[in-house]
Amino acid sequence: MERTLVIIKPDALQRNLLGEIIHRFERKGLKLIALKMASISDEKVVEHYAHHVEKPFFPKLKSFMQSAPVVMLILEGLEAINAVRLIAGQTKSREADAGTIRGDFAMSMQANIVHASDSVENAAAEVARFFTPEEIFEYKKMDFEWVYAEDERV
Ligand code: FUP
Repeated sequence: MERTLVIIKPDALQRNLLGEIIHRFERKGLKLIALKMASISDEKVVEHYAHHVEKPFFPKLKSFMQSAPVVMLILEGLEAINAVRLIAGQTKSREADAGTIRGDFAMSMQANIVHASDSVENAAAEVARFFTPEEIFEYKKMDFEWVYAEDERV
């Protein structure tokens, strides 16, 4: 099973969308294995958006990500990285498909409600960046055998 990091961004917190967003991941059948609220440090924003640091929009993106706390979750599931990206929708929210989080709740490129890891390598790095091993929980979930067919339960 894969693990993926979701950051529920300051705009979602300000717009009272936390419960709605977590609800969508829960209903999908993804397993919540870590959850916390935090302010993102200068160092961690730079690390997290290292691929954008030189871009003209980076200073505004950084101050947006630090404008209020964020809520971070780790979700586990079969091919969870892709499944969560599909639920999040396209980065540019006003072009995101209806039914996705961004498609349903946002209009902006910057204020696009959630971050979701985009590859196995990035998911591992992002989980380690924001969570200690003690903050990640292993437990048996009672719906597992109903969410997955027998040959999918790996
Ligand atoms: P995503 O993988 O969907 O998070 O998208 P990117 O890594 O391309 O972008 C990361 C964040 O940078 C986006 F959530 C929003 C922000 N961004 C801008 O504000 N302006 C841009 O032109 C591109 C990205």
